[in-house]
Amino acid sequence: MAKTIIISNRLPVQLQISNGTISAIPSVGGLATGMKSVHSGGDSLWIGWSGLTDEEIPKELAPKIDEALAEHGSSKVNLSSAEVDGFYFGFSNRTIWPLFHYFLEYSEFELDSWNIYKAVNQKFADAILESADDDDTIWVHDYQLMLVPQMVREKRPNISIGFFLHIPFPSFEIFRTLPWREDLLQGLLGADLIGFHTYDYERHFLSSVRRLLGLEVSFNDIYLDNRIIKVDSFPMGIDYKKFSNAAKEHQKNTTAQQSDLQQRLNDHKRSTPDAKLILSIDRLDYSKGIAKRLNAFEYFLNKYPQYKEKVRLIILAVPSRSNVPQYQLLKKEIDELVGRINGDFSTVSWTPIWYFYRSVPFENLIDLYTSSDIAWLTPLRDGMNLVAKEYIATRTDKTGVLILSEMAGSANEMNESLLINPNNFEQIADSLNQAINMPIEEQQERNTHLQKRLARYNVEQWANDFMSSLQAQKDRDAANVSKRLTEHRLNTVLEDFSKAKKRLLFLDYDGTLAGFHVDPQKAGPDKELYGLLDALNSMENTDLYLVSGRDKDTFTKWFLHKKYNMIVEHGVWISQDGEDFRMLENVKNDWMEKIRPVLESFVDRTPGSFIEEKNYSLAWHYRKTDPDFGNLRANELNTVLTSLIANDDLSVLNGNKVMEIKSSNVNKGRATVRVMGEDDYDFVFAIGDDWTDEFMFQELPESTVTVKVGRQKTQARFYVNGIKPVRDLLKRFTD
Ligand code: GDG
Repeated sequence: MAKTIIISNRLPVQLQISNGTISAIPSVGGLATGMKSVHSGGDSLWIGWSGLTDEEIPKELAPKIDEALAEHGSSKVNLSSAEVDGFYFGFSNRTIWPLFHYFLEYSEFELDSWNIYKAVNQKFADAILESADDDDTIWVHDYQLMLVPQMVREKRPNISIGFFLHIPFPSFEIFRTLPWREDLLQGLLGADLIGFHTYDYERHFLSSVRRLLGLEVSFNDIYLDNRIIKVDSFPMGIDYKKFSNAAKEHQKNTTAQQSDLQQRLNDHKRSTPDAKLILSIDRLDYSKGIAKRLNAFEYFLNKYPQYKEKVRLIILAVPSRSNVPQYQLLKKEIDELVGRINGDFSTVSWTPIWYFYRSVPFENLIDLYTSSDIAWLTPLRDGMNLVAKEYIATRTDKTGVLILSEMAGSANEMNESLLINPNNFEQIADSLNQAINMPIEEQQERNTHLQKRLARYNVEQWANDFMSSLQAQKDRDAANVSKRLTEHRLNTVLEDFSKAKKRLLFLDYDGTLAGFHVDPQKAGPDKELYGLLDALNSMENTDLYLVSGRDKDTFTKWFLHKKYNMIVEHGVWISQDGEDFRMLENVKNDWMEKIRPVLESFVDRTPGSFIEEKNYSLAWHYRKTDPDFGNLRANELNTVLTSLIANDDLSVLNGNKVMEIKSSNVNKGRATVRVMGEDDYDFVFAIGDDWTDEFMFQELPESTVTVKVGRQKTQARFYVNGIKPVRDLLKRFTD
C-alpha cells in the first residue's frame, strides 16, 4: 500500500531518558497537530532527528529508542554533535535563517557548514530512500532540508515529492548574495510541488528561479527539462478547535482549579480594573523584533503619558538557539532594555513590563491569551506567525485587539487586526492608543470575521490542501505521460516508418535539433548533428526538410552544401536538393519601414534585446534581457503592434523569447502542407518545440506523427523531453 513519508528536522515526538528507560512523548506543536490527518494509521512514516545527538544516546538504549519511535510512526536520522553544529546551528541558523529574514548582516557564509549541511541533507535523503517505494508520497518540511527533494529525485525519478517552506523566501536581491544560491534552488526543484505561506514568498522564489537558473516559468509552473514543477501558496492555519475549546474550558475553572499564573493575573486585574494587559509572545529571535518593540513601548509611554500605571506589557520570550552567538547578544540586549525601561518608569505600585524568559505549559499560554486585552506582535519578518492566530482563537467573547506587524505572513489573512509597520514608532504608539480605546462592539465585529476565517482554514485544512494539490500534480503528470513517446509507442512509429514506401520528415531546428544560445548565430550545427542529418538525408525514399523561422542566409551558410531540403523564415523560402532558395510564398516586405522604428525604440529601452532582420520578417529577441523586464516589454510590444498592424496582413508570432512580425499567410503549417502535396507520402513526421511549430501540428493531416519537444501544452500527438532524446529518436530511423 502506498504510504506518505513526512520529513522534518525534528520528529513530532520528544524523547525522554530516565533511569535507563526511554519514553517518546508526542509533541503538541502546530505542525505535529496539522499533520494528524496525514500522519495517521500504519500508512505513514515521519523521518527526522530525535533531538539527541549520537553522543547523548547510550549505546544499549539505541534499539529501544527505535522501538519507541516506531510506535509513533517515526524513524530517526542519527546525527553527531558535530553534524548538529554544522548543519543546524551552522548553515541552517547562521546562514539561511538570517538571510531569509532579511538580516543580511548576520548571515555567515562558511564553506565548512555548507558542506555539513549538504552531507546531513544527504543523510535525510538516504533515510527516505531506504523506506520509500515508487508510489509513495514524500512531504519535506522547511529550510533545514532544502536539498533533500533533488537528492531523492535523483534516485527515484518518478516518486511524488512536495516541499513546504515555513519561513519567508526573500526577494531575489537578498537571495542572490548566497554563494550556494543555485544549489539551493536546484535542491528544491527536485519536488513536484513547492509550497509557501504567502504569494509574496512564492513570487520571490519564482523570480530567483527565472533569474538565476534561466528556467521558463508560466504562471506558477516551472518548466525543467522533462518535468513541470508547481509552486503555490498555502497559508498555514492553527488547530482552531484546540485553542477555542481550551479557552472555553478555561472559563469554567473555579478559583481552585485555576493555575497560579491565572490567579496572579486575576489579582492584578482586581487591583487595577481599568488597566490594560498587553501581551507579546515569541521565541527569543531577532526576527521577532522584541528589542524594537520594547523601544516602541517606551516611545508610547512618553507620547501618551496618561497610560502610565494604566497598561502593563507582558513579554514571554521563549528560549531558542541559545548556542548561536547572535541569540546570546540579543538576550543580553533585551534583559538590559527591560531593566532600563522598568527602572525609568516604575512606580511603587506599577512595573510597566513583566518579562518572562522561559517556555510555559500550554495551560499558561491559554491563561495569557484569555487574560490579555491586547496582543501586540511586531516581528520584523515572520514566515506566518501562529501566535496571532492562536490569540484570536481563544477570544471566546470575541473581545480583544490584535496589533500585528505587516511583515508577518499572517497579516495577509488578518486584515481586520490593526496592522503596523514595526519600524514606525509613531504608528505603533497610535495603534496602542486606538486598541486601548477601541469600543467592544468594534472589537467583536473585527474578531468575528477573523475567527470565521481561522476556524475554516485550520491547520488540518492546510495539510489536506497541500496533499491534494500534490496529488493533482501527480495526476497531471500521469495525463501528460499519456503523450510521452514511450519505447512501446516509438516501436509502432518505427514499424510504420520502415513499412512506408515514401517518407517525409519535417524537423524544426532551434530548440529541437540544437540548443538555444544567447547569440543565435552561435547556435550552429555540431559534427554529431551533421552526421545524423546526413544519415537521414541519404536514406532511400525519405525526404528530409529542415523547417525553421531562421533567415535564409544563415541556413545557406550552414546547410546548403549538404543539400538538405530547407524551409526558412516560417515558410517564405524553400530550397530543395541543394538548389538556391526560391520563394514559396509571394509576400511583401514594404511594411518593415513602419515597424522597424517601433522595434528600435524597444531595443533602446530594453537593454540586452536586439532586432534580427530577415528578408520578409522582423524579429525582436529578448533572451538576454532581465527575464521579468523582458516579459513586461514583450507584453507592451504586443499591445503596440496589435493596434499598429490591425489593417495590414501581418501577424505577430510569440516564440521562445522572441517576437516575430511577418506576413499572416506565412507559417510552418501552410508551408509543410504544400510540400506534402508534391508527392505521395505514406509516412509523415513533424517535430518541433515552440509555438510556431504548432502550426505544423495543427495543419498537417491527422495521420502525421507529430512530436513536441518539452512539456508545454501542444496539439502534437507525442512529446519527448529535450534535444538529446530528439537526436536519439532520429537516430533510430537510420538504424
Ligand atoms: C516558524 C516560523 C511560522 C510559543 N511559546 C510557547 C508556546 N509557543 C507556541 C505558540 C505557537 C508556536 O509556539 C510559535 O509559532 P510561530 O508561528 O509564532 O513562530 P516560529 O516558532 O518562529 O515558527 C513562523 C511557523 O514556523 C509555522 O510555519 O508561522 O513564521 O518562524 O504555536 O503557541 N507553546 C507553549 N509554551 C510556550 O511558552 N506551550
